[in-house]
Formats: sequence, structure tokens, C-alpha cells
Amino acid sequence: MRNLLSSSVIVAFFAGCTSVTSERLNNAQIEAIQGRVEERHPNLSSSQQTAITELVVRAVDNMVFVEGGSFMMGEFGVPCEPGSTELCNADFSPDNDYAHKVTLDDYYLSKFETTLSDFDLYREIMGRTPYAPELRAREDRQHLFQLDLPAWTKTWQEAKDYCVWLGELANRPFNLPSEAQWEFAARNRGKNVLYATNNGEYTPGVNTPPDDGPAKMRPVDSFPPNPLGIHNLTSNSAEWTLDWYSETYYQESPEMNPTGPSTGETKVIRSGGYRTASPNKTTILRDHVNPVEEHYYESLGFRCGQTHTR
Ligand SMILES: [Ca+2]
Ligand SMILES: [Ca+2]
Repeated sequence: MRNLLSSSVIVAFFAGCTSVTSERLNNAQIEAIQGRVEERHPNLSSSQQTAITELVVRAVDNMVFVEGGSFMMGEFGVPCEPGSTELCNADFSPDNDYAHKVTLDDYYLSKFETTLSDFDLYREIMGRTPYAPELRAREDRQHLFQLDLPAWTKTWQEAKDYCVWLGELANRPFNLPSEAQWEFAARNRGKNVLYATNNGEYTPGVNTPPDDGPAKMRPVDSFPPNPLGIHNLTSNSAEWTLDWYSETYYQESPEMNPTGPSTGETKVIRSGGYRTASPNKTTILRDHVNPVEEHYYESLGFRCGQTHTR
């Protein structure tokens, strides 16, 4: 009996030597990720390696499948008055006025903005010092560094590198989402919805942050997701996209899987910027910032996407 028990314990140990669990990946896939983590980061402690494996598995689990399709990207027009059949632009900026047909292949988009906790871990294992150290040291600023808040970012490249790194460890093509992928998902596969809330409506305090009181960042799972299951696409943190910015790009964009101009001076951000008033943070709003900002900003974050592979 004792021998039997021992051998079954040993079998269990070898059959399931990972403690990491997943909604989507089986044990063999998780162990393959752990193997890639150990190969890529051989000098980290085993607990750090396991933390990275957990992060990669979580990132895969959080990817929402978005079935591709066609839509008219940009201003789709809203009634000039409630009940009116006359359509007006919803956004004052002319950048998005040229509605144009875009067709996207299937892809994935993370249901959450990247968290401060996950980005901190990435930066730590890359040997970087924590950003905003003077603020982190202040007791009256601790609320800015809760682990489930969106990551602070400073550079587009670091956000992109994070997604690519995660994807290499997951063996999946992760990247920042293109601007078109972002808008298609925010509009619930290209529908004419202005807010990426559960019902497309903007109801402060109910399905999007309240307008009164000081603006503050919220945990990435705050408020109900849009019908695709994706949170905070038109609230919380502004989000880097893959694309360079050009004010005329909508007139030049190819129909199939556009990824922005080949070069530029600024990068497109979506979800509204940290200078944007809440009601103006819509699914069609475009903003753009330098690829290297002056500081790490609490409300300039990102989420990863994934090209679909069959
Ligand atoms: Ca406009
Ligand atoms: Ca957001």
C-alpha cells in the first residue's frame, strides 16, 4: 500500500509539475511556456520564473477573440437633436471625419488594460528601476500605485516591447492593436456605437466613471465590459496603438488590415487622453502623442492584442 501510494504521488508530481492553472491552456501548454521562460530568463529565481509564467498564462486567458469583418471606420454621424433624422458629427476633430471602409481579419484583444502590477514585474525582470520613485515613496500617493490600476507608461516602444515579449513566451503573435482593430472592437465589431459600455450609452457612475469629483484611475475590471467582453475601451486609461499618426490617414488608408502610415512623428492613442473630458472619450476619438513622453503618466496605458493564427 505504501509503495502504491508513493508511486501515485510521484506520477502526480511528474504529470502536473506546474501549479499554474488556466482557463484556456492545458498543462502541456503551460509547461511549454514555463520552459520558454526558463530558457529566456535563466538567471531569475524559480519564483520569479513562475510569476512570469503566471503572467503569460493570464495574458493568454484574457485575450478576447474578435471575429473579423468590415465596417465604416470614423465618424458615423449621430442625430443632431434627440429624435432627429439629420446626422451631425459626434466629435469636433476633423481627423476622423472621412468615414472609410476597413476590413479586418480575425484577431484577439485583451479584455483589460495592462495592469501596473504586470508592467512592474516586466520592468523589474528587465532590470529597470520603478518609475515615479518619489511618488511611490509618499504615503499620500499610495493610492496611485494599487496593483490592479492601469500601468503608467512613458514610451510607445516599451509598451510594444512588453506585448511582443509576452507573445514570444506564449508562442503567439502579440502586439499593440492597430488603430483599426481598436476601433472595431470598441464599436462592438464596427457597429455605430459611440461608447464602449455594456449598452453603448454613456451613463456616468453606472456604466462608466462618474463625471463629478476628481478624475481618478480605476481598477482595470471596473464597470461592465462592452458586449464583446472588453473593459474600459472608452474609459480609464488612454491606450497606445500600433499606428503612427497622420491627420490625412483616413483618406489614404487601405481597406484590408490597415496599420497606419509607414512613419510619422507621433503615435495614435485611443480611449481618450489624460487631457480629454469624459463625454468626449468616444469610440471614434483619435488623439496622438510623442512616442517618447516627458514622464510616465498614470493615465497613458495600453493593452495587448494578438493576430489570429489558425
Ligand atoms: Ca470629427
Ligand atoms: Ca481605456
